[in-house]
Amino acid sequence: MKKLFLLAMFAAFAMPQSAQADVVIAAIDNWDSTTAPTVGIVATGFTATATASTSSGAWSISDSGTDPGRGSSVDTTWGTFDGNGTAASSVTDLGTANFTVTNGRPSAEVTLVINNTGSDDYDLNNFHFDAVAFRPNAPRTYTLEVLSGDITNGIVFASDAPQNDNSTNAITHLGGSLGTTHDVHDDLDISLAGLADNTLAAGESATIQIAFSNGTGSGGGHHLFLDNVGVSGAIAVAIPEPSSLALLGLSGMAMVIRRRK
Ligand SMILES: [Ca+2]
Ligand SMILES: [Ca+2]
Ligand SMILES: [Ca+2]
Repeated sequence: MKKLFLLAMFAAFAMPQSAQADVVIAAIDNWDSTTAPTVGIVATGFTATATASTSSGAWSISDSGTDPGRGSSVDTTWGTFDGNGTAASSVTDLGTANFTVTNGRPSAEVTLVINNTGSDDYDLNNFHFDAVAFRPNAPRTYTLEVLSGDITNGIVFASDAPQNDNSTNAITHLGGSLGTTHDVHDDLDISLAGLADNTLAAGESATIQIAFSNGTGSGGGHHLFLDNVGVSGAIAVAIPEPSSLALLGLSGMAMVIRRRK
């Protein structure tokens, strides 16, 4: 019993204390530029900018159809994340309500630069977005990559190649029908928690890109619709260094041994 009690004491010391709830750190849901949309939501202590491009020309923010802003997400969530008090906009009747890759473009990307200019270290825990394709030839494979900066660089996640029957985890296409509402997007969350370094410490920056590929470049109306793009995270919880953990463990063992005598 004493040994169990001591082990519980050790676990209490070694476990991270009182993890904070995630918040929106940097996010876009109003798209005011086809090449450098303003990152309209930025947590206190951060700055952020974005750039965007496609394989041929720019993204579109001026849908001229009878349904301006079609392809915008109405669900107010970043992927599935409700924003913990910072909801995405439900506006869907403006061209700038979402970002569109129009037909004929096999690939496109949006790149965020996030700077922690505050005094707290933050863990970046998830990248979120809402996306759906109007028709199947749009660039529906998505790849999240940390291009540079002070979290682990490299590809975080890449979806499979798209199929006409939506049988893979690539972005869903609607076969040319938006249905009765705009609330038809895939809600996508990509975890950053598995990175060796997902902590954007005070003074650190990271450049994170979501890229869309495997479009065929052919066909009319094969658009990709993107909205509610954001990164979430929380103040980093101090975890004891491995050396101090080892010391705690050794002292715990010594106490057990002493009490057994
Ligand atoms: Ca929006
Ligand atoms: Ca959503
Ligand atoms: Ca870091």
